[in-house]
Amino acid sequence: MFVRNLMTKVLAVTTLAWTGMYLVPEASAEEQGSGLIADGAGKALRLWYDEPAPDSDAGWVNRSIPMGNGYMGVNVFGGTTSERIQITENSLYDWAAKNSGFKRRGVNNFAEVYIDFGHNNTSNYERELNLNEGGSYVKYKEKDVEYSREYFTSYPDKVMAIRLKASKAGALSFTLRPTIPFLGDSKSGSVAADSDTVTLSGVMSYFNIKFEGQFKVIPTGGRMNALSSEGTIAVSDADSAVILIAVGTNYQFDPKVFLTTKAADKLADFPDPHAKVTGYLADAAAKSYEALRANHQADYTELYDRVSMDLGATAPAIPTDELVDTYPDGESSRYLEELAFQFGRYMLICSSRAGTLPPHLQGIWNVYARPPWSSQYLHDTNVQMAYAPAFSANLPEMFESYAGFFKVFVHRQRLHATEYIRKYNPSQLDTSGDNGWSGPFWANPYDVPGKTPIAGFGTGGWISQMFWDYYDYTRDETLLAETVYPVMYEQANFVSRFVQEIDGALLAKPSSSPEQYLEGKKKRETIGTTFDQQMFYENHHNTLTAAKILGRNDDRLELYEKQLPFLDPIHVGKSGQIKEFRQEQFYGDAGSTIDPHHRHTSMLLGSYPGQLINDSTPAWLDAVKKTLTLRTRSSNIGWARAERIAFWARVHDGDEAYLFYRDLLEGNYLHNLFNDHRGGPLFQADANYGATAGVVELLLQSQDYVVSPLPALPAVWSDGSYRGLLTRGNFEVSAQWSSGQATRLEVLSKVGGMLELRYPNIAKAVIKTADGNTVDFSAKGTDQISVETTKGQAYVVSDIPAYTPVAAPLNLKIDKDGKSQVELSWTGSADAASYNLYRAVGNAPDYEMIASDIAGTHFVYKAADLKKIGQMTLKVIAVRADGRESDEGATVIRLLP
Ligand code: FUC
Repeated sequence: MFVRNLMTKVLAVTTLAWTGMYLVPEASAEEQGSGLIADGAGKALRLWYDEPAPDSDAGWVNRSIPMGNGYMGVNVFGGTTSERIQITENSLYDWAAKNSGFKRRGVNNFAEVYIDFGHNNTSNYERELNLNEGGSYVKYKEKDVEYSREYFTSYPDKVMAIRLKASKAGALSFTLRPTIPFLGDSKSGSVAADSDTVTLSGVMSYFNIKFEGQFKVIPTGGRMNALSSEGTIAVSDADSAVILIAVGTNYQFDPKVFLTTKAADKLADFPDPHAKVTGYLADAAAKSYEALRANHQADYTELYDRVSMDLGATAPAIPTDELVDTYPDGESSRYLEELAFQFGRYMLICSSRAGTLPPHLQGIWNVYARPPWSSQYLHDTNVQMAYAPAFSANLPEMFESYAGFFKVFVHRQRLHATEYIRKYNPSQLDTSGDNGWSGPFWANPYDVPGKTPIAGFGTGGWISQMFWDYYDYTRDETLLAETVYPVMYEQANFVSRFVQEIDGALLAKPSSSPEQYLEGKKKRETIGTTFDQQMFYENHHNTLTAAKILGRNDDRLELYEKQLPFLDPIHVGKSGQIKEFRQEQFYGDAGSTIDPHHRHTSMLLGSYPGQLINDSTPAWLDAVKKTLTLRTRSSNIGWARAERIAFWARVHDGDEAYLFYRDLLEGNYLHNLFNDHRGGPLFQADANYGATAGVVELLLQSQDYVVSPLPALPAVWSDGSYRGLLTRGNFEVSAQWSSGQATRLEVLSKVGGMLELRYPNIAKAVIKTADGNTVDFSAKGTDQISVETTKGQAYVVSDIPAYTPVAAPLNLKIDKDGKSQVELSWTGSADAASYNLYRAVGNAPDYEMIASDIAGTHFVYKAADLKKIGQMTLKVIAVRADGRESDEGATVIRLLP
């Protein structure tokens, strides 16, 4: 990473894992002056507690420490009488013929592993999850002996490793006792111990899943005794010990899993997991503990260290449970805000690795037999939210796990697509079955059923958007050609056949807006919801862009091009809102059971994560803002709060966005920072990932291919820095700011190409390469520059002249509307030398200027077409003496009187 190369010396922040102390060497004047944006090792961040997590479901959800390597999720309790380690493997899935209700079967708790110590009189207890290391620790004293444990889950070596130590030789004794939870009607199995290994194996009956876990004990000193019948290994009087854990099932990424209809046959020919799990364990055991640890650290830190963020917080002296309980409390609030941001990245690294199943509603952590909503992959927000930070928070490879899963289940979706075209638009059916793939609602590792009216087919475009982003943030053309383009093209194929010509547009029929009811519980479906139309539009558009990049041309592409303008994605309603439903006039009036404060805000997806609504469509941005205001802050749902951070950031209101982050941390985050969906507590991982993505949107945006650092900085984050966030076009951006103003920006061009960079007064700043050479750039006004970049080169912006925003006018009102003239007045801005007036007619994305240099706060607007225009948005903006316009303005909707 270039910033590290730039640095003369790293300002080291060292965590002493065993003492919980931080050593922060003072920076010398020279170092401070070197202009480095953040320390290379990343800010020291940890979750820590002064007692174990209670041994209960409540303790699991609220206090246990989550870890994972894609192959397994692990929750560590840190007990001293008995340690409990709960293991989740995402393919161990249960189902039942009758499966209704919210708590159905789903991912099943794989193993409960106990390590019995019998230490009942402990002191100086501490446990932590160290985010910088991706490791967790327990230490305490019992009878003058200091005991310590270290845990990590390794992706490269596919195991969990635990090292146990005692400060006195021969003082370590314990019994390892893995167990299979929820044995009963659908799960059978047994645990046996032999020599140094306990093996746990069995069958989950519904999908006939064979599972196996192996637990190997490697003591130093002392004695070891396996009790075969009890499935335990007792270690006595050892100096230290290592425990290695590997798990697996006979699940495989194979289209057959989704194409075989009989549940019990889906995995029929796949090999028993015994050989695989034995191999994982043997390979790991052949390495020293130190080598395994070094492998894990290298893998983990390469990902985690790409990004750091510093809001000026110092490590609080209170444990993390108190930190959460006392939030927001001023200074340590910043620490929790930094911690939660990196925790989302940590969770993604734990739960989404290439070759393993993607994270579901609970990520890769589940203690139950009946997890909420069957721990499914829900495609009307939850899955997409899991991947929201993958791209912008610089972890794009994490998407491989979804891409691998999709590649397999799409075979079934193609059959569904044919079925739906036959049903809904038979004239467009390709009888040979080339109808693309249709957007699914829910999926699990074994099944992806067809449509439900809960969400429209826009889920497909939303999935495609993730694939597009995967390319757009990496700009890897091989990836585009092989992985991304086929997904988008085939989705466009389905859409191109599904849409019907209605009222001069090409509309989805049937169509739903996720989770909304129109008229009572039975009526969800309608025609052409904004959700579907926007997602269709985005995918058609991106497919055409991708085709151009790859030089593809064919009849279907020509069709997509013709269809694009008719996909009609945005309607501005009479309240100035982005309509959710076509039949909507004023906000929320499309049906008697519409929830105007609904957690889903799917009509705004074109603004986030989509790109359709952006800074070059200011009238639509204003409509987004209006919609968000009308949606209010009343939903207490975790992921909805996370999503609103991003929505508000995209309309450049950092302070409002911040309130949602605060609400989330205050109202939803549990003591271990798991997101509590809506009380219960009910853990759902989506908001953990989504909050991280939302925070990035406050700090960096690029939806219109203009790299915009600090586009929505909350006032409370007046000073800070970040390093290594990613933008479209694959620019890695770092920023440093003070009193709300950027003092330094650094952009690493990872693949070359034109860099458009926006920040107030940037055209008047000093722009150099990292090695101090002058950079040629062209300016677009004062706030945007273009630089033709060289791959691998870093560009540094400094000496940015301070920017003072222009206060906006307020309360624009129509005092009199006389058909051919409209009398307007507004509350003036103290900064205004004059005002400019704009209008956006109907659904127009941009404003046109209708008057400038207006002296007072009153204006009579006369225009010949006023009597014909059904609806328009009028907007007034203040202009300062130096010619700068206010960023915000006041708007009013004019309807035909
Ligand atoms: C969707 C959301 C709910 C919840 C559920 C698991 O249905 O609307 O809020 O997240 O998924």
